[in-house]
Formats: sequence, structure tokens, C-alpha cells
Amino acid sequence: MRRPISLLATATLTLSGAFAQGADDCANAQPITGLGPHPFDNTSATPTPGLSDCNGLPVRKDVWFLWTASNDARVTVEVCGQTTLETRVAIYDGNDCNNLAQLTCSGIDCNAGSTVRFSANAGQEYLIRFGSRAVGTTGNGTFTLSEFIPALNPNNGRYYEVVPENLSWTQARDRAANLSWLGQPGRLAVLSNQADLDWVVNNLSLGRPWIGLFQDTTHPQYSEPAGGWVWLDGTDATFTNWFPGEPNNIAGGGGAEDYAEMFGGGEWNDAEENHTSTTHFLVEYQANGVGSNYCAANANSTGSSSSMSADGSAAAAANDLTLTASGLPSNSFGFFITSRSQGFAANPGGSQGNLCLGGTIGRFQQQIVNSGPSGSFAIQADLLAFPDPAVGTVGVLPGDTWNFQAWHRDAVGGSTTSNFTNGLEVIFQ
Ligand SMILES: [Ca+2]
Ligand SMILES: [Ca+2]
Ligand SMILES: [Ca+2]
Repeated sequence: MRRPISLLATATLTLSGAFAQGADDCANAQPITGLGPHPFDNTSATPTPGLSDCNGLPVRKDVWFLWTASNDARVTVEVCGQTTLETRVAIYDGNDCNNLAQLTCSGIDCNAGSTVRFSANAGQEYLIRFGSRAVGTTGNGTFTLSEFIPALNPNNGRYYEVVPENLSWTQARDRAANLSWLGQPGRLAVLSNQADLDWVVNNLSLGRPWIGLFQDTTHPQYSEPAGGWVWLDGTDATFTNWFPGEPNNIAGGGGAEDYAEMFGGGEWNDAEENHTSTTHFLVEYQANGVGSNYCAANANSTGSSSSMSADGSAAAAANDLTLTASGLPSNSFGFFITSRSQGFAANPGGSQGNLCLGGTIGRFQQQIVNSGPSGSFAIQADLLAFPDPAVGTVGVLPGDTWNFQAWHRDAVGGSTTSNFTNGLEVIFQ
């Protein structure tokens, strides 16, 4: 356990002023709370014996803070632009200096400073450690604690976050899986259609991140350099956005390149697992949606399949349900259909897609919608008036199960056809 700060030690520190901006020893870490800027100064600091761990890089002449989180949050510790000292920062879980559990560490993100991000829980303590990168250097500055909110892509309901941490692809994959947002686990981003890729390129500052794409050398279509690439959701990479000349499977050290990174413009490169130039990783959090998908969709003219999702509430009394179809060809007309029964019919009426509904199928027919440039459309479904051909409209009741799909126009090889999203089952409460 961390030693309690004695009154004598506190008095000594205050009188000398030497470490008023961070304590030299972990055991006396300076308590801080709240967000915003905090000063640090390691001018008179000494190294922590035997502790130099920042992904194998030293944190020299370190000073320590003990921060208590006031609420659950993703928290960024930022030093960029706030010091001229080349710093490194490491974050440890809890206050046990004899058994330090490092959460994250960085030192790569800007010329002098660094940025790290970690998940904090209300009331818990975290040790923040600052030090110099280079031998013989010290200095001062401020670091800023701020709450980080992942960005919502309204087209697919997923949240995205570029994590500033220089890990191998495998480490990044595992780190992402241990993050969560709004109760949903993270994963390296699956960018399996143009719309999802365009959104992250247009809305995030990407740096140079790993994405959730790798080459499965046991895949039946595996061949170098382009065969057998698979997303972390288990789907084959049918849509790709390789940088010209990539993938090339030519690692700097002569090794294989089986992991995908993304450049700032959104193009991909195959890289070796421990590619140190890949300084970030892109995490997505699953949509905090209503219902569960069933029945696979066929690929449409985008090269990928479209998907059906719902947001809002599964409580019938709330009458708050938004139906969304995404991953569609742009500027295509479509509408939503619903039934109490699931079913399966391949290529109904010459469609390229699969009908996943059975029984009596109703169509939200006043609401023909267009997918526009984003390739998605959505409607607010009125739970008081669901379409039912047998009786006109019916109200949704608690305990009801309803299934949804979207039909849409598509253009394949110059001829006009149609396709369907996958199915979505919602059990109302
Ligand atoms: Ca120290
Ligand atoms: Ca390869
Ligand atoms: Ca390459």
C-alpha cells in the first residue's frame, strides 16, 4: 500500500517548494482532483529506481500526482503545447506504488509533450507520472485533464475514438476490446463499406491508426499480398481502400505485412505487427441500439451489404423508435417493412436480396425515403400505428415481437434492380 503522507513530509515539501508541482516519490504523490490544467516541474526530481517502463522507453527524473476521478469517464491527459520539455507520461491504476499497474503510457504525439487517454471510474485514484525523455533534461509546464467523448456516426449508430497510443496491432486489438463506452465494448474499427470509411475520414483526426483488418493466413483465399484479408467481425474484406501499390507485403525488416494501418487520408497499408510508425489505433463502440439482427443481406452495388438498425426505446409506451438502414447505395429510394413473423425468401420478384420476413408483411408506405449521399435513410416509426395489411394499422403492445427490414432500389450493371438489408428483431416491453 502507498504510505500515507505525514504532516512532517507535507510541511517539508511546502517549505522547500522543490516538488510543489508533483512529488519526487510515488509514495508522496501530490493529490489533485478535477479537470483542467495542473502545473508540473521536474527540475529537482530524481529517477525512480528500477522503474523506466513506458513501452520500453525511459521516463527520466519523474514527478508524481495522485488524481481522484469524480465520475466515470474517458480521460485525456494532454501536455502538447504546454511545455518545452520533451516529456513522457504514464498512468497507473490505483495508488499502490509497490505494485504499479500501468494503464497507458505515451510520449510520441507532439514535439515536446504527449497525450494519453484512459478510462476512469468514479471515486478511484490514478497515479500520473511525468518525466523527461532525454538524459540530462528537466523543465516545467502544465498538463490538462479533460473528459473525452467518442464521436457518434449517426448513420450507423457507432461511436469512434482515435486512441493516441503506439502499440503493436495485436496489443491494440486487445486494448480496444478492454475499452467500453455507454456499456458497449470497443474493438478496432471495422470499416467494411465506403460510407463508414468516409465518415471517419471526414469527422476524425486520424493520425496513423491501426484498424480492425488483418490477413488470415489460414483463409481459403489466402495469398500474398492481397488474398485472405478479414475484418475483426469475421467478414471478408470485399470493400477495400488500399493506398496505391499496397498491399505489398514488404516490411522494412524483410518480414511479412499482415496487419492493416490507415493513413490520414483514409487509405490503407499492410504493415508488420510491430510497425512503430503506426502511432494510434481506431476504436469503434457498437451502436447502443434496440433489437438484434438476423438473416444475412446480400452485397449491393456498393460491394458490401446494408444493415438494419433501430435506436430509441423498446418500451412500447415510450413510442420512441427510429428505424435506420445504412450501407445502401447513395441516392436510392427505399422503404421499411415489418412483420410479426420471420421468414426467408431469396431473390423475391427478381430482387438481388433476401426477404427476411414471413407472414403478413406491412409497409411503412407513407414514408418512402432516399438514401442520399450518405447511403442511409431513417424514419421515426409510430408505435401507435404499425402497418398491418389485414387491418390497416395496429398499435404495438408490450410483449409483441416485430421484425424489420428495408427494401431499396439499386442499379447493378446498368439495370435497375432492388435489394434488402438484413433483418432486425425487436421484442417490445
Ligand atoms: Ca522521481
Ligand atoms: Ca501479408
Ligand atoms: Ca505495405
